Amino acid sequence: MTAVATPPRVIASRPELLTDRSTHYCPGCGHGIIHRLLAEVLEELELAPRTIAVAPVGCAVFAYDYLQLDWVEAPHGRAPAVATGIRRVRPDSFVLTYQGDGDLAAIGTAEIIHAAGRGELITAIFVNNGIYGMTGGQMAPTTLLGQHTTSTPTGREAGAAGFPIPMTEMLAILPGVTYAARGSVSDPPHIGKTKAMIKRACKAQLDGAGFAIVEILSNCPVGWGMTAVESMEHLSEVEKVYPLGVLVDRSAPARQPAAAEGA
Ligand SMILES: Cc1ncc(C[n+]2csc(CCOP(=O)(O)OP(=O)(O)O)c2C)c(N)n1
Ligand code: SF4
Ligand SMILES: [Mg+2]
Repeated sequence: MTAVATPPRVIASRPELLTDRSTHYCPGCGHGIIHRLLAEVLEELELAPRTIAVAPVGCAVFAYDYLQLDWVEAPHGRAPAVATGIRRVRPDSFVLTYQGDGDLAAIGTAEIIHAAGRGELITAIFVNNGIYGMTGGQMAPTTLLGQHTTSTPTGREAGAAGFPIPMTEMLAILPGVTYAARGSVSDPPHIGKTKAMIKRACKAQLDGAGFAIVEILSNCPVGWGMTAVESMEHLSEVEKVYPLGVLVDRSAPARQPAAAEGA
């Protein structure tokens, strides 16, 4: 009797949307994890053929080399304005922005606030690594108090450099914002939750519900002066300053009021 070979069970594979090549990111950088999450979500929702993504200026400037989508490159900070134009002239498209914290929370503050305020039908991915990674590790608005950067070499001090700005909380109060959440890439359970947030933010656009944003706490081992492992562990400190979870979900079905007694 001949033994029947059991076909190997595939546990994980590379999403087709993710280009099969090495990236320019530093070893251990969170941008790569986030690219993979996006590829998985867009594949699962079968959105890739009609997606137009807007790339940032920052370390993710070459995102268009790694995710096989149609991309437009925006000037630094202007991704939400570029996305607004695309979404309005191509209403059948699915429009995604990808921005770092320097891009979204510093030079692009006006663009993100007004796109959110208008309730533009775009899905914004906001990668908060608390630093200007690309340009050599300067302070960003999101930098933690006490954090050493090349422009705050003795640590960020509120008197001179102000307090960290919680962008997503600020955006969440705007009525045009349908969904706002904050995830993290600190470990596999958090990465799984972040993927669910990205999916929810994509569905908000598909439902025509309004602007959706997912902030993702990410690491920058080089800018933080840490090993990749240390930087992942340090994310738990960042999570204390920027709490994780869904900040607002106005697209959730309205809760039915409890029936009045005797009614
Ligand atoms: C108009 C303009 N001002 C400044 C710069 C320089 N610059 C390039 S990337 C960057 C900051 C990027 O930081 P972030 O958005 O947090 O992305 P990261 O590299 O950390 O992923 C800056 C200031 C630029 N390219 N264009
Ligand atoms: S500088 Fe930081 S954000 Fe940029 S690729 Fe390196 S680790 Fe990633
Ligand atoms: Mg950054």
